[in-house]
Amino acid sequence: MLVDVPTIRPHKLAMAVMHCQVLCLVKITCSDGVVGWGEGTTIGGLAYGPESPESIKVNIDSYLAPLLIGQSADPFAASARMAAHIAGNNFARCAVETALFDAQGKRQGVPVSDLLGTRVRDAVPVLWVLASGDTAADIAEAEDMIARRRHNVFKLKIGRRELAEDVAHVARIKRALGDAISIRVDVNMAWDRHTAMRGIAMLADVGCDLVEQPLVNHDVAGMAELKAQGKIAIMADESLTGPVSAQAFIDADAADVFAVKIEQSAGLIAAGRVGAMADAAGTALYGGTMLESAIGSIAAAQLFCTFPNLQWGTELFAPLLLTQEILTTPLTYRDFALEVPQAPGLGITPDEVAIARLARGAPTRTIT
Ligand code: MUC
Ligand code: MG
Repeated sequence: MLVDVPTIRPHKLAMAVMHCQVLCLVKITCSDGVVGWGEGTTIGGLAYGPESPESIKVNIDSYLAPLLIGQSADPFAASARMAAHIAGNNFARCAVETALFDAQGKRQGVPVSDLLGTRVRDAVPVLWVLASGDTAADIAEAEDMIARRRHNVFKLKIGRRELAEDVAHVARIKRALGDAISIRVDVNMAWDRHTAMRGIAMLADVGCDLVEQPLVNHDVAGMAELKAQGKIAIMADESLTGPVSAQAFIDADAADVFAVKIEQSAGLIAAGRVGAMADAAGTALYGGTMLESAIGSIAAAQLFCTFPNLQWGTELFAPLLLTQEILTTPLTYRDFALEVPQAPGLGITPDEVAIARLARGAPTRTIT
């Protein structure tokens, strides 16, 4: 089902301004009666990548469901079947695989983390993304988060404005929050190589710790050049779509950090492999998001809590960016971290009444 949820404020990224997030939620009922939930969600329709919420839904309904009905509900078997028969559509495959992991965990009485590896932490650090478009508002938002012990690391979305303006924005926020607070930026592919060379030098001077995906996703050589400069940590995000792309980055020594995203990787299994490859190569790890609701976010947390190294923490903050609660018991964010549930499956209970009310096509729903 497609579920439209307004955000608490406009969220301004290089490629889109979000006022609302569109969740594609998947509910699978297995023949033994066990139910699993998953999520395929993207940012800004088709602005971020090749899948939209609508394409995720139509491709699940038209191709993934018929491929899996009557087959084993084991998520490893189903994932391999999807990989063999479905080209691309990583987000849609992730949504289905997640639902099957939720069901399998419930069936076996274990959290999804136990199906993926060994849980090494019960909470994952979570930063907050400042993207209101207004520097003073961002500073006030960050100060409030720090005071409430919700977040003490911030990622700034840049790349929409002129370089000098963007750097001045970062500098003002860094100065206001002080040395103890880590500030990173995400350019979402908005720069060419020349702008990136200049921009990274300027950001280093104002105390920024990391630059995420400054260049277009296929420019591996460009990312390698930026990393070789050694000025600020370089993180790959849009470039990483699973193990094959991760190998290209490792071979080219093109990133200091991998942002692992379960949807971009085509599911929890493949995302876990990207994490293992990064570890083996000495590349640091960060848990990324597609701004999924609580369902997709907790699925990612179930994986990230098994990563032996998670040097840059995670950004699983998006449930807090949404105005509507879709669980019967909300997730617990405390002391700058998100708790990873211990209950079987994903360890959460979707509020089906709330979801039905928000779902696209529900008779009383109006979006302003
Ligand atoms: C991205 O590119 O990292 C993550 C946080 C956020 O605000 O947007 C996403 C996507
Ligand atoms: Mg990013």
